[in-house]
Amino acid sequence: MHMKRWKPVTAVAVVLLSLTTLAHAQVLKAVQDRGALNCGVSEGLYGFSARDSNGNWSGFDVDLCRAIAAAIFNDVGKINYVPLDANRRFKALQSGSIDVLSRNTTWTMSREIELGLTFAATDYYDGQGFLIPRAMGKETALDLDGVKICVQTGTTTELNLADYFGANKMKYEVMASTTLEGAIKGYDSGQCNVLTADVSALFGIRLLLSKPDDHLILPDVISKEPLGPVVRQGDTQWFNIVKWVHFAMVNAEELGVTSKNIDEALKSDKPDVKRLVGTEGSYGERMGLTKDWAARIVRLVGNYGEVYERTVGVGSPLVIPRGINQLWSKGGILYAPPIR
Ligand SMILES: N[C@@H](CCC(=O)N[C@@H](CS)C(=O)NCC(=O)O)C(=O)O
Repeated sequence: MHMKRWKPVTAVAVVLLSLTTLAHAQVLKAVQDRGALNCGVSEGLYGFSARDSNGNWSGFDVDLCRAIAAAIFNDVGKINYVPLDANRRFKALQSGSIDVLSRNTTWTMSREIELGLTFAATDYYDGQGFLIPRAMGKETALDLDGVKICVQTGTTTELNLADYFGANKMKYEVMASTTLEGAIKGYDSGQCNVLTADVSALFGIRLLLSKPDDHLILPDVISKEPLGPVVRQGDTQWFNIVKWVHFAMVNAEELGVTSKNIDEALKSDKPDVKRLVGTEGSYGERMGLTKDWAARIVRLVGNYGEVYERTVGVGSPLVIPRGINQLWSKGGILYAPPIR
């Protein structure tokens, strides 16, 4: 029988393509070989990533790490949390010491085109705000002319602050700190009279002050801060895993699949639900995971709404309203592409 022989140039192309695919699909394998996900989180941001006295991490950003670990290992304990301040976060990701950064990080153009990184999704739509002592008697950010403001360095917050005060021709003095702890201490001890950060962060920070009720968050939101998980460029498989872990949680909420009814969902005959929980199709396997990847996430961590309410919403001390972080079908802007 005459065998079709590959021309040398085709063979080289095939080998190169396979090598490239391998080189581009290293993170999942590295995580599986290591037996744990290295997840970069903040050093401690109440509601998002905070450690209790027993060393257990919890929060909205931590739950994304847990969801990824659930999808890969069916075990939310297989995570090494790497606390990172604003200045160190991107270097940690670039150097490979973390697999994913899940740390109230704003998606901006320069962070993608200059740092070799890519945002997998926006999992929290935020904006920048101001925390002030009630006694100051100010009602809007436009009344803040001449104030002294505490801010953390290495953040978009620092940059927006300059834009906003510049555009409104207002004077201000900055007390910049490399850590959040430093910024909070500066504010709580009166070294500055305003603290600026993402509004979600301000909700958590206020609870840590000596007298939370004496402080208010001004209604003005001066920027867009789409926060989400970040990965290195070049590994599409890993990028897809992180992105679809988030989308699976949003789709689960939209379909009414929760950690409480996941067993019923596994018996559902609704096509959308079947594709989500893996009783139809092989979406998980195609990403290098298992059929039940999303069912694992919902069972062990919850859908998006469950995570939101437990960590920062009405089930938490922060009580942040869902606002635009509500499903598109309920008036918000969360819209996940379908699993199909
Ligand atoms: N979303 C902004 C700000 C993020 C940020 O680092 N905010 C500070 C102030 S709330 C923070 O989370 N600090 C915690 C830490 O450094 O661990 C960004 O990506 O630049």
